[in-house]
Amino acid sequence: MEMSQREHRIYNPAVECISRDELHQLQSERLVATVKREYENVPMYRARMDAAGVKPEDIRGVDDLKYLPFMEKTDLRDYYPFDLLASPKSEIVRIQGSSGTTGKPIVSGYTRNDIEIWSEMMARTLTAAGATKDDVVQVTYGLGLFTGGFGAYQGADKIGAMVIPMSSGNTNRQIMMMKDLGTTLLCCTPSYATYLGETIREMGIDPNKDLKLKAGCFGAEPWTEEMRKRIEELLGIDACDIYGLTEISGPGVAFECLEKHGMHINEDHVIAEIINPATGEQLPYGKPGELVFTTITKTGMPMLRYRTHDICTLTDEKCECGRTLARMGRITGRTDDMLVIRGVNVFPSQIESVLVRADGVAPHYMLIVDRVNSSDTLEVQVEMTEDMFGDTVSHIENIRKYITDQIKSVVGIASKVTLVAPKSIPRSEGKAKRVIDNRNLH
Ligand code: DLL
Repeated sequence: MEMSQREHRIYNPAVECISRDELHQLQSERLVATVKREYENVPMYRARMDAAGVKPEDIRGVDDLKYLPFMEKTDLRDYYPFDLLASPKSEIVRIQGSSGTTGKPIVSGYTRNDIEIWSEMMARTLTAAGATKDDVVQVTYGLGLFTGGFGAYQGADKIGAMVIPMSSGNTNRQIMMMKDLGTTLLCCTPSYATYLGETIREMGIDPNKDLKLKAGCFGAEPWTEEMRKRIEELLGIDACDIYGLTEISGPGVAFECLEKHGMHINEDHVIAEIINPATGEQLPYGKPGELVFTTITKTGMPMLRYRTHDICTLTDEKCECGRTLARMGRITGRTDDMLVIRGVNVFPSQIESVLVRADGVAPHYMLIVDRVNSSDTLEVQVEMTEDMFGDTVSHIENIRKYITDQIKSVVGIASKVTLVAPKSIPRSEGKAKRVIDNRNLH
């Protein structure tokens, strides 16, 4: 079937198909209110605006956004856990989080209204992939502090679909439930979708005959058009990309419709900008740069000009689906060293912090990331000290085990730690190369 002949379902057409002029007006009004709220309630941001010589009255609409100072992930760490709240703590009904750079998670607080907004963003997301109340939605993103599971659950619940809150892991059980309950829509990371697809095929299950799957909303990590094709073939479905981050609600900030031509941004709730990461200057649609978000309806922890460090392009070209919401292209890279491994944000500095505290190893290390059987793997190679090198095998094994456990507890994912001989990791003359990413995602 020709893509453009598809039936496009739209959850909230009044907003998703709004005229660009009306949207601009709506965004401007909401931005003015958010800036005022942030200035009055968040001392850190007030100080930052004062330092930049900007008063809330100077921000009269979207075109004045460029005068506001940026926010960064480090702000969430420095003002952890509650100092960025713009509402009283008693109004906060939920905390979600993701791994941070120090072992402490980055946390975000939601008011009841924030949860409502996020649920609507996810309802739009699932509807764009074809979901209705007749669907059976299997949530295979982790249900916990991570926003993936709860986001998908809330969106499916809002539509009135039947939700199976599986959370991640236990592939055989996932497949059994998928078969027995007749799952039609799958929500998980693209790498896990591939793994599920491969396992299903290995088990001799023919998705087109034995399963009822028709679509999936896959995100939380970078993926490619090749991976999309593979997932679609393996599972016999439409695979849609979805984007989001903990700091800005979670999944559903942007979502693909069945045209599969970039992700529509929920622009009545967030304003997206693309900037030159080196200068901070705004770039026009079509130019690649760093994605920056401003939330304009969140009251718990609003974010003004939050630098995502994700690189992509934006377009406001008309989409065949009828939505007028601008679209973002695939994330093609990051401006910092954050890796996304099995959907978890990992900074090499987190691993370094473990290694410098461990006995018997030198802080010379290399992280090797790969994808084996559709699942990301992380190997940490670290040099032993000369003393350690001559030590007993059992002592060396104890140290290796200790480092492995520490990495698991700080970063949140399992890794393979390999202790290598002194001076065997190549030294570099310039900026140290600490990561070899063999996943070939770009
Ligand atoms: O990963 C939220 C999410 C859950 C999105 C489920 C989609 C589906 P965090 O753990 O805070 O939140 O990680 C956010 O993950 O800045 C990107 O670098 C990366 N990321 C998220 N979605 C995509 C995607 C969730 N579709 C960080 N493509 C972001 C590429 C993605 N990267």
